[in-house]
Amino acid sequence: MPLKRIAIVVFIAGGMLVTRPRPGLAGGEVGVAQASVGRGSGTVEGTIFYRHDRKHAWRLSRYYVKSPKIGELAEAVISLSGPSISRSSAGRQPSTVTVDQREMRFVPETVAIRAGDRVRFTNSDSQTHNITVSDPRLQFSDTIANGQSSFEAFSRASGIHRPFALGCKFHCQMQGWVYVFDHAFFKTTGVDGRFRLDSIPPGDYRLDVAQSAGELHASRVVQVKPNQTVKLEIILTPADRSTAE
Ligand SMILES: [Cu+2]
Repeated sequence: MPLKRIAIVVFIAGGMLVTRPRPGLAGGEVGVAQASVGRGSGTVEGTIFYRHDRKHAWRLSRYYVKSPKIGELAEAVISLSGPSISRSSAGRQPSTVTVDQREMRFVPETVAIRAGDRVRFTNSDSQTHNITVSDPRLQFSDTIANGQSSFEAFSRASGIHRPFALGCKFHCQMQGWVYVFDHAFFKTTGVDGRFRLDSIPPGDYRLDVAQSAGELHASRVVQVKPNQTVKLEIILTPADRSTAE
């Protein structure tokens, strides 16, 4: 396991800022500056980076890492798990996210939704495409021409380790993933690699990061305190491939 650099910053209500860089901290435990500032929920935010290793090249990384020098990683999914997380969806209206098929790719390739939400698949290419999920938990196969769309509901949570894999039966290089969660504490990174999870009940959590295209996975322990923001920088490398458990 390579050393990982994790910088922890805690914002404390009232304007004081504590910075505690932790170079060389190995994966797992995360130090958190502490302050007692009353009751409330906490926030975890940060950036996911990918650090290249010439010996273990990731051929398609250009689609997910905008700047190899800086390394912000897009389409990474971040999720919390822990006993304080509510799995209630009472009163929640299901939502719909759109995944387009464009220039022979799913766009975005990675979406994260709540159980019960729907995905609307569209086709912006002149070619006819297909969307197939072939999984013991869910199966469908929709074929759509340019301008058409199809809707599929994902009623069952997948968790972060086993997202539903999307394929197109006409173009085997097309790939995508739908992560389905039974709680609200998850995010997908954009091109800036950033994420922010807020309204988190105070407590200890495991934070998982997964990036399916790169087969990357990592986890950290985070301690969420009332009215505080835990800031993380997580650097993934080829050594983080396929370590999901
Ligand atoms: Cu296709």
